[in-house]
Amino acid sequence: MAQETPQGGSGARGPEGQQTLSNLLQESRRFAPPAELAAAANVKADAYDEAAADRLAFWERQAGRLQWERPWDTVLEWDAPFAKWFTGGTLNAAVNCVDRHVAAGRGDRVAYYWEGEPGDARVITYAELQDLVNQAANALTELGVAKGDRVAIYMPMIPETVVAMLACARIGAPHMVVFGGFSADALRGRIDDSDASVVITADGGYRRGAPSALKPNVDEAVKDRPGVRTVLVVRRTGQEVAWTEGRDVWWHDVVERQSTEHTAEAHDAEHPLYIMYTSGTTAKPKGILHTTGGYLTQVAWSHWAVFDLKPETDVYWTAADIGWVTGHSYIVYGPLANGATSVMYEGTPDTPHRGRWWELVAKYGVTILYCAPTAIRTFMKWGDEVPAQHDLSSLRLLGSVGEPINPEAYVWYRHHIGGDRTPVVDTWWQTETGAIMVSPLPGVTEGKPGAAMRPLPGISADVVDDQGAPVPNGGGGFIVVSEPWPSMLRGIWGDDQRYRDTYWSRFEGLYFPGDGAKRDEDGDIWLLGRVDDVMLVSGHNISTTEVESALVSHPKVAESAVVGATDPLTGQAIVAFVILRGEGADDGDALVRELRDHVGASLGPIAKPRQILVVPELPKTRSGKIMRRLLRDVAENRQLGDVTTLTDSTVMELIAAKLPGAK
Ligand code: 6R9
Repeated sequence: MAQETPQGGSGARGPEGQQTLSNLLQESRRFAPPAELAAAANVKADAYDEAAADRLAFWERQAGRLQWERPWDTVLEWDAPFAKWFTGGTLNAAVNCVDRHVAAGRGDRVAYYWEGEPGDARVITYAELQDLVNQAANALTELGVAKGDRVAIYMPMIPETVVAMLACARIGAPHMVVFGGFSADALRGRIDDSDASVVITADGGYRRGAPSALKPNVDEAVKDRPGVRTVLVVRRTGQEVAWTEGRDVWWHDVVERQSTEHTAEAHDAEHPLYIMYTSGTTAKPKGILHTTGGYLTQVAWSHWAVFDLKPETDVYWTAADIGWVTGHSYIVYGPLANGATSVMYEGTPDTPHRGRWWELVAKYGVTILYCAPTAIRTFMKWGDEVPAQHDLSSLRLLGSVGEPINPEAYVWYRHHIGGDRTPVVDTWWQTETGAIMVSPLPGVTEGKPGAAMRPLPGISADVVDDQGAPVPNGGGGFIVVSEPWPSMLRGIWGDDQRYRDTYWSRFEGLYFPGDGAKRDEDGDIWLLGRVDDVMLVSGHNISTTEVESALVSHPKVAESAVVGATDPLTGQAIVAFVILRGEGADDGDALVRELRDHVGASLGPIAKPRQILVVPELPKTRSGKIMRRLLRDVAENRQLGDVTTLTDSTVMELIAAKLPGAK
C-alpha cells in the first residue's frame, strides 16, 4: 500500500519498535505455465507434498540419481550448524559428471558447444571430455598433486577450465576457482588463504575483441610464494608470457602426452569438492567450502527440476562466468551430472556486435537460457530491435539469477527473448547455498514478475521479522533457512567461528543469508536485496530493490541503482542513479521530475528519491551485482572505498563526472 505522508506506513513494527521492510510494490501480472510444458514437466505439483511428508527420504531419492561406489549409511548428521550428508557413502564427482554417461552408451552426446569470442568453436562430446579429464588427472598426479591438496584455477572461459575442475574432483584435490577478472592482489589473497600449491591458468583469454592477459597476474600473485610449486599454463591467445623455469609448465607439454586412461578412486560423500571465495567487499573474502555427495545431489536435482531439463533434446546455456558459483553449479556440475548438452561462451555479449548472444542461441538451437538481470537490463538498454533480428524460436524456458529481477525486466525478457511462450524462473540462492533454493517450478508455478515465489521441494525457507518469527502474508523481513539442505556450505575454510558468527548468530537455529524479503498477499516470496542496502527513511525500512524496480518500470529507464544517503531531515534520503534507454536520451530537469513523480505514483510519496542522477554506467561485480556501497560513498561525498572487485574501474570516474558541481 502506498503511504500518504512520510509518517504513515504499512511496514509492520517489530517488538523493539524497529520497522521491518515496508511492502510497497504491487504487481498484478501473472503468467500460467504453458499447457504443453506443464503436461510433460519433470516435476509436478505433488513434489511439494512428497518432500514435505519426509524431507530426508525425498533427498535420499534424489541422491539416487547419482552413481555411488558405496551407498550411504546415514542421510543427515546434524550437529548444528555443521551438517554431514550421506555419510558412509563414497562416490567420484567426475565419474558422475562424465564416465557414467559414456559407460551408458551416451559418449557421442555433446557435453559442450564451446564458442570463443573471436568466433573459433569446439564441440566436445562426453567421450572426448572423459579423455581430456583423464589426461589432466594423470598430469596433476605427475605434478605431485595429491588428494586433499588445493589447486587454484585462474582461467578464461575455455573448455580446459572445466577439464581442470573435473580433473581436480577426480583425484580429490579441492579446486579454488578465481574469476579471471580479479586482480593479482585478489588472487594472492585467495591462494594464501586456501594454501594452494598449484595454479592452473592461461596466457590470456579474449575479452571485448582483444586478448586479455592472465599470466602476468599469476606471476605477480605468486612471487615470494614458494608454497606455489607449479603454475600450469594453457596456451589460448599466444601472447608472450614471462616464464619461471622449474615452476611454470605448459598444459600442452604436460597434459597432452598423458594416457587417456585413469582409474578413479571413490571419495567420501563429505570429501571437500571445492572452495569458492565470496566477493567480499571490505572484509576478508570468505572461503566457502562445498563437499561432494550432498552438493552434487542438489545441483543435479535442481538443474533437472527448475529448468525442466530433457537431456536428450535440450540445449542448455548458463551465460555466466565459471568464476561465479552459478558457473560451478549450472555450467559444470549440474548440467554434466544430468548428461546435458550445454553452450559455453568465452566473451562479452557485445563482441563483435550486440546481437552475439542471440546469434549463439540461433546457431546452437538453445532451448534453455539462464543469465543475470544485469544482462537483461543491458539488452533492454541496447534496444528491442537487436534480439528481434535473430531466430530465438528454439527457446522454451528462461532463468534469472544474481539479483532481484525487476518486474519490467522480467516482462521484457519473457516477451522479447522468450516470445511470450517461455516461463521465466527467478532463482534465488547464494555461493553458500550451493544450489537454487527459492524458485518457481516451470510446469507448476504461475509466474509473477519479480517474485522468486516458493522454496523448492525439500527446502525449508521462510520470511521472518527481526525477532525471527515468521511474517504473515503481506509482511516483510528477512529470508532464512530453517532446516539443513544437501548442498549447504560446510563452513568457511579455516574459520568455524566466522561461519557461526556470519550465518548462525542473527537468529537462533536459523541460517541467515543476509537478504531482505517479503511475503505477498498470496504467500509468495520476493527477495529485496542485501540487508546492508536497506534504507531507513523517516522511520521506514525501504528496500532499494523496490525503488529500483519502480524506476525501471518507466519507459525511459534501462537500469537504476538506489542508495540511502545520510540526510539531516529524514535520517536517510533516497538517491537514485539511472541509466536511460537508447543513446543520447534527454536527461534534463524535466525528466528527473518525471521520474520522481513516477516513483511517487508507483510506490507512494515516501519512496520519492531526493536526488536522481543520470549516469552512463553503474559499478558492478563479476556477477553483475551493483556495488551500492560505492554509490553511497558518492552520494555522501566520501572517499571511495575498495574498488578492486569492480569489473570496470573507470566507471566510478564516469559517475563522478555527472555529479552536480563536477566540471
Ligand atoms: C547465485 C549467486 C548471492 C546473493 C544473494 C542475493 C543475490 C542471487 C537472486 C538474488 C534476488 C535472486 N541473489 N539470486 N537476489 N533474487 N534470484 O548470485 O550467488 O554471488 O553468492 O550472491 O545474490 O543477495 O544473497 P552469490
